[in-house]
Amino acid sequence: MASSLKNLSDFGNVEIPNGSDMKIGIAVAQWNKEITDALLQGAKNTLLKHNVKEDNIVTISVPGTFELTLGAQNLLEYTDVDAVIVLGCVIQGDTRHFDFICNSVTQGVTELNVKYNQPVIFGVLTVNTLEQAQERCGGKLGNKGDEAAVTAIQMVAMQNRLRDNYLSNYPVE
Ligand code: DLZ
Repeated sequence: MASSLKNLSDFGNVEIPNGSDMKIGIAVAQWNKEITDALLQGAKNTLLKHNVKEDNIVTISVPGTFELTLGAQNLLEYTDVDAVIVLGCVIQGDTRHFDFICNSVTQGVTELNVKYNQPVIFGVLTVNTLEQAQERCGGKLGNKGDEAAVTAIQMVAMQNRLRDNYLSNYPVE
C-alpha cells in the first residue's frame, strides 16, 4: 500500500489512451491550497499532454476535502463530463478530524462511481505530514494529480471501448 517506492508520475510502459474526445471534470479542495494547487497543475498538464482539450476540462473549487463528494456529484449532475477527478489533501492533526474526512470522501466517491456509472477518480493525499504531501504533489515521489489524470483517461477509454464493442455486436435496430 505504501508509495515509498512508487513514483506517482511514472506509468512505465503502460500505453495511455488518447483523450482528444474526452471531457473531464475536476473538483479541487481549497484546504492545504499550496498542495492542491500543485495537484491541479499536475492533473491539467497530464490531461493536456494526452490530448484532452483545454475547453473540455471543467474545474470547480470547494472549501475542503469533505466537500469533494458533493462537488463531484454536481459536476456529474449539471455538466456532460465523462469522468470527474477529485483533488484534496488531508494532513493528520491532533484530533480525529483526519479519520472522519478520509472516511467520508472515500465512501462518498465510491458511491458516486456506482450511482452514476461514471468514473470518479480519487486524487486525495492522505498523509501524516506536510513534507509527505510535498513529496507527492510534484516532489520526489511525483504528483498524485498526474496519476489521477491518467486513471481518468484510462477509465473513460475502458467504458467507451465496452460501449462501442457492445453496439457493434448488438446494434440498435
Ligand atoms: C476541518 C478540516 C481539517 C481539520 N483538516 C482538513 C484537511 O487536512 N484537509 C482538508 O481538505 N480539509 C480539512 N478540513 C476541512 C473539511 O474538509 C471541511 O471543509 C470542513 O469540515 C467543513 O465541512
